[in-house]
Amino acid sequence: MSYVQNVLDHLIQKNPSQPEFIQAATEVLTSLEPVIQANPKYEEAAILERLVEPERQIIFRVPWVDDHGKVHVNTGYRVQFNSAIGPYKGGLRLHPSVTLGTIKFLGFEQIFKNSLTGQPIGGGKGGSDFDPKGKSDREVMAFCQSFMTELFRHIGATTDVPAGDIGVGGREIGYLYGQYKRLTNHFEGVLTGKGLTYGGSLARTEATGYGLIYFLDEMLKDHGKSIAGKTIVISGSGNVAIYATEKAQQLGGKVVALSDSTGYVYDPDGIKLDTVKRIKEVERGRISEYVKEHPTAKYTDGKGIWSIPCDIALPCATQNELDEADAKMLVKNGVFAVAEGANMPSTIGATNVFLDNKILFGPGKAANAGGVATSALEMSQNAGMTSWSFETVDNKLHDIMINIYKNASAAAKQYGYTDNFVVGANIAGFTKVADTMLAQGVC
Ligand code: NDP
Ligand code: 2IT
Repeated sequence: MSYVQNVLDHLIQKNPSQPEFIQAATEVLTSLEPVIQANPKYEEAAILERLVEPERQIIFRVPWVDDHGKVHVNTGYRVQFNSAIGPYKGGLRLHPSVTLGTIKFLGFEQIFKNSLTGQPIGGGKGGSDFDPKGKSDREVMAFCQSFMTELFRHIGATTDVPAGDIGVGGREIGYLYGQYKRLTNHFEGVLTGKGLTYGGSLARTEATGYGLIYFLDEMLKDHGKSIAGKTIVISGSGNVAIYATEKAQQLGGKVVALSDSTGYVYDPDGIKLDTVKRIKEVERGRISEYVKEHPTAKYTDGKGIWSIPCDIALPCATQNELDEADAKMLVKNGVFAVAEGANMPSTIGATNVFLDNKILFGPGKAANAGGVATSALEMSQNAGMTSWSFETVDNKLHDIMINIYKNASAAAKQYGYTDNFVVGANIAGFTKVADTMLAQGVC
């Protein structure tokens, strides 16, 4: 049995209740076979065993009081996965589905993603099973303050720097930052995605969505194609989906559908983003409300967004939202490119359908790395006590995404997997971290 298979078998035995983590580890480790076989030094130093074991996992109680005086208790997590190349870095997710296995899958992905950005950031992730939907601002603040009352002792500007993810945006980062400052008496860049008046970076809000489209654009250009005039379906209608739509439209793409966890809207004339921004960013409402204002659009309950024929599909909602049957339907309907704005939105079966059919496929850890890359730019600005213009940050983000594409593409080619950016991204992300771990000795 191969070294990779051995490590995976052991991992499955050890973590039977963490299917998402096993899925992420299986996808990464199996694609590393060629580099592991060519470099016995990794097995000799037990690099894979060390990579799949988080450096530290923190699990804590988060009690808070709702607007009616009732006490609630949630579970908080921070998984500090790997600090070989920099302080732990990765978002916080607030969603009722969050478990330790969810946070471990996200933290594991983050190690390779952060490496790909070329920035000095290690991998981590955190969150809670708290559901922000339907809560008042005061209730969200109460939760965030309680969450930070434990988390603060484990993080710091050079230790571990959390940010947003599903359910965590500017509002939550503000409450978390206020409580950190109050507890530590330190005004420092301990979180990214901060407001512009207290150390946030211009273009961080847009960065994941814009970065996704910069990656897509580069992947298409490299194959003689372009975004202009193409029909695009994007799932989700949160931070990533909104700014992917904005940049795709700027480059002449026609985005015809968006979704949320309740259903999807199809607007054959092209999505009117101002309406979506108002519903989602201001009113925190449902995507179904879109059709009230645009009666030629159609709203459908449920998950069927991938049945809409398109040239380009961009899953930007959540993990495993696109399965093998969805992938087959997209291929049958003529999709030629797929890029993942979300983390692990395609199942392994779906990914294989795309690869087998020679669809240009940008995996999440490469395609959605623009958010965390810009977080690292925010950390740079904080450390230098300075702030850069929107254009400066956006240009750096653009260059980073082009480099990620080029590095993933070159690594794939080097090992005989031309145009397989899953293998390419995993190998390129892994090599830097693994070689650094070798250099730093057994730790
Ligand atoms: P938001 O909370 O802003 O939006 C999430 C969107 O996805 C909403 O439309 C939400 O619908 C939908 N969604 C969430 N969970 C589910 C679910 N279980 N089933 C169906 N739909 C769901 O999050 P982001 O836009 O920030 O994150 C989206 C994805 O992008 C995640 O996978 C995240 O990990 C990834 N990502 C985010 C980055 C960032 O910088 N924000 C960076 C890199 C990756 P509803 O409102 O109904 O719940
Ligand atoms: O999945 C991700 O890369 C994020 N949610 C962003 C993390 C960050 O630290 O900006």
